[in-house]
Amino acid sequence: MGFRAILGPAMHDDLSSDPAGDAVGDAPGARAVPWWQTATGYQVYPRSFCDSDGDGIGDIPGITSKLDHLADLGIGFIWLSPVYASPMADNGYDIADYRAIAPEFGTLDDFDRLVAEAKARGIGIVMDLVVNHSSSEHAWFRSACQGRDAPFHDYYIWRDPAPDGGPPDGRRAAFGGSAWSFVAEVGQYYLHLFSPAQPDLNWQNPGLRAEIWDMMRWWLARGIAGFRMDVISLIGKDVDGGIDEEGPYLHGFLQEMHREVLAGRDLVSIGESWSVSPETALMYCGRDRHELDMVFQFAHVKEGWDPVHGKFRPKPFDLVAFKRVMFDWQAVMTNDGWNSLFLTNHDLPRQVSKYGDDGEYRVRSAKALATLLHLMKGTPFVYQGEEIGMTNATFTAISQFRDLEILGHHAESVAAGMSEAEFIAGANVNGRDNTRTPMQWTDAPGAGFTAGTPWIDINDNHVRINVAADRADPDGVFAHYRRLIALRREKRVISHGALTPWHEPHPQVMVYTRDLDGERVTMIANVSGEEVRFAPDPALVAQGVCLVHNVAPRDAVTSDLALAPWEAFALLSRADGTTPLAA
Ligand code: TEU
Repeated sequence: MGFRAILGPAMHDDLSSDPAGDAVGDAPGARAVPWWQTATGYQVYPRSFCDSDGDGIGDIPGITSKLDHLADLGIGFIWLSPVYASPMADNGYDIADYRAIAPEFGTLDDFDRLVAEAKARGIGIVMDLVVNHSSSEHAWFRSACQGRDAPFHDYYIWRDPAPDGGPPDGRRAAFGGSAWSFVAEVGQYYLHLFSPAQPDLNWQNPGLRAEIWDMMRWWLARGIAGFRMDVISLIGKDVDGGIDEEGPYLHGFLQEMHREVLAGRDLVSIGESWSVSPETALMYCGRDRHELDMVFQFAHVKEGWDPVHGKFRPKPFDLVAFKRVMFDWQAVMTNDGWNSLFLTNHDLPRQVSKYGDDGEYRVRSAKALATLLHLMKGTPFVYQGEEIGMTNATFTAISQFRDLEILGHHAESVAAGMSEAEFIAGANVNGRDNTRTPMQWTDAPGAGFTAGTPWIDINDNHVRINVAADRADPDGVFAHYRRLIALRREKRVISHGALTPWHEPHPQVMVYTRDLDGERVTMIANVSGEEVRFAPDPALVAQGVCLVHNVAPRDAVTSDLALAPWEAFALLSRADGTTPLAA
């Protein structure tokens, strides 16, 4: 079966219900590829996904109850943000027991049921592995604080006070304040690169590493599909020397993890890193490195931050800079390694608000952003609610925010002279809470998320923007995502074709082609709210079949295109520009 089966008259039919075996990727003789290279991931932020018991906090039975929604979307795995026992200083990114489930999220039985029910729908569960730091409530840390000879003292990173009794150096924590806190019983400071409730673990201690390998194997034995590794670049610190990102022991530890845990298992390993660069990326995920499968990096995100004042003073979106970053990373992974593709997650603003238009062109721009991202090479990640074009919530008072990063920086920024109004405006644009508001399932009070009082305000626009309404619309955002996700699963040129950027200096239009075995996909997106008259390079002119669109189907790239605001489409043609349908 060639693409005719997929792209014949029924080309807008539901590809995802097409049983595997008919797809190009499964054609006889095709090279076997790892499942996570054709799958799309979906991030669930458990606290805000679905509350089954009315306490205002999402939970694991709530997630299980929504698996059919995710199966319909066509995803291959869920990246589950942390569900472990935790005091929730950072909503679970502060783990007090690595082998227990937080009671507000459910039980281990609930977890096992989620894994089984997901598996029955062809969906794997990828756990969030937060091991750069534990919670300050972890038994290890409690012991460590009892004195320098306590059994777990050396599981953490300690330094003597400076001569004046203050912190050993001026290092700042990501969530505000010093990165060092004093423990009187010990007479020393411990390191916390995030909040004081998140003490950094001492990875140079082999006992600690052995505990972690064991814990990872314990979760794998429960049937999970892999790990997303929180701030993994930070584990390689030289604890007695400089405390660097991508420190000297990083790759040795990742290779040890691979040997001890990952090797020989059918799983996916995804390393989150804010510091990885095009120069270092392949050290994590190069084929011969035996470390991780892919990096989850933020170069395109940082591009939108003020170089001096950071995320709370956002820069206007610059498409040319965005394209440069995205295409650079595509180039790095041309023959080796693998990219994650995402515009948003639980730490980042809603993409339609940040990069698109969450007013007049909300639906169309949400589809345009999905199109330009999902047709690149890599594994796309959809953050909960993105598949219906959810927008950033706007808060008006600091009392509405819950995130420790926002609250920590609020105190510091206001003390440094920033006005309350400017800070709240910045937090609404680039803060983490506006993306963490509850999933909007219905227009009911509680948005179908909870029957109780939600832990954080629900976006008022849930009366308009919700899963029920969007899914009822054949031209909704969901239908578009479903189409893109199915195309990746079924068309090898999309999962694996070589990517070539075009028209890089154009300030409004993003264009790339994907080529494989004589097939070409051309993606053209108007990343602006204005109509754009655009003359594609003559090499792009082609007849073909429209794979996906958000305005009207097009069957050609002509030498003169009038692109509607936020119009995006992809054309499948032969590499010579002729249409595959004319065969
Ligand atoms: O985030 C990594 C991280 O460095 C964030 O603090 C990031 O810099 C910030 O959100 C951007 O302003 C991971 C998790 O994704 C995040 O939720 C956790 O808070 C953090 O690690 C600590 O575990």
